[in-house]
Amino acid sequence: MSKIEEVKAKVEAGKAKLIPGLVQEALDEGNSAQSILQAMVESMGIVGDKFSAGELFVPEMLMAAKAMSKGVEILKPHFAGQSTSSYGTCVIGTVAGDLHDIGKNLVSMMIESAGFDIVNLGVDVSPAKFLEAVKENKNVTLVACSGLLTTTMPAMKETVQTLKSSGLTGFKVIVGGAPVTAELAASIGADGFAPDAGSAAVKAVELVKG
Ligand code: B1M
Repeated sequence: MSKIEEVKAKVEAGKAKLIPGLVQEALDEGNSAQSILQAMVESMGIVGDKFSAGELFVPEMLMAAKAMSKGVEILKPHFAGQSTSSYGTCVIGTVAGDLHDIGKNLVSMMIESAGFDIVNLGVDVSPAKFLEAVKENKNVTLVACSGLLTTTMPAMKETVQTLKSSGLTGFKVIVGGAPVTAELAASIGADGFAPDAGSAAVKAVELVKG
């Protein structure tokens, strides 16, 4: 089994303690950070499929998520600081009612490496909290909302509408997450949508540059 395959298997099995060492060994073997990340994302896909099939349950999903987060911590320096531009501050969070944060944290990492300062509000963020963060932080040029549950799409809509009807200006809103499509993003009034973390960073710069 290659190191990457081992990382993939151990993330799926939720072996959080083993992951930092394995990810480091995979890097040392010459595997790119991108390919290791991709392997871990695939593990989460498998975990999701097994959850849907009733083959594993919430605790196992949580352990896999913890394992992946440990791996992302090791990879983070390999994605950081690729840009010398400054595009202002991005306020990012997972919308109200939603506790999924791995995708949001990957998006945050990529947007930061594209040249934004990040204010990460975490998970289960109410529309009012997003708005407060725009008011309280300097030079907010972007608000990024993540959502993984179909049941929290109304919260995403409410967040976008709260921001857009606030009278505040100078920032764009980007949305994303597995159930979000370009059509949904447009229909709720977001300025932009991206399907994954890499394209979120590209879209973020595009939106802010105007
Ligand atoms: Co949950 N969960 N979960 N879960 N979970 C999903 C999302 C699900 C698809 C699993 C399934 O049924 N197959 C399903 C949602 C079904 C639906 O709504 N259609 C689901 C469910 C049902 C639930 C619960 C309701 C289960 C229950 O309690 N019965 C519950 C809800 C809790 C809540 O939020 N209120 C729940 C709980 C959990 C855990 C807490 C156990 C854990 C999350 C832990 C954590 O995040 N710290 C968890 C996990 C791990 C998953 C799966 C297995 C993996 C999610 C993940 O991290 N993926 C997931 C199944 C799956 O995704 N296939 C599942 C890897 C990550 C890199 O991908 O987050 O999609 P993702 O992010 C991508 C893109 O979506 C995009 O870029 C990212 C990277 O490229 N993206 C953006 C994300 N945000 C973006 C923002 C952008 C742009 C792009 O712009 C701003």
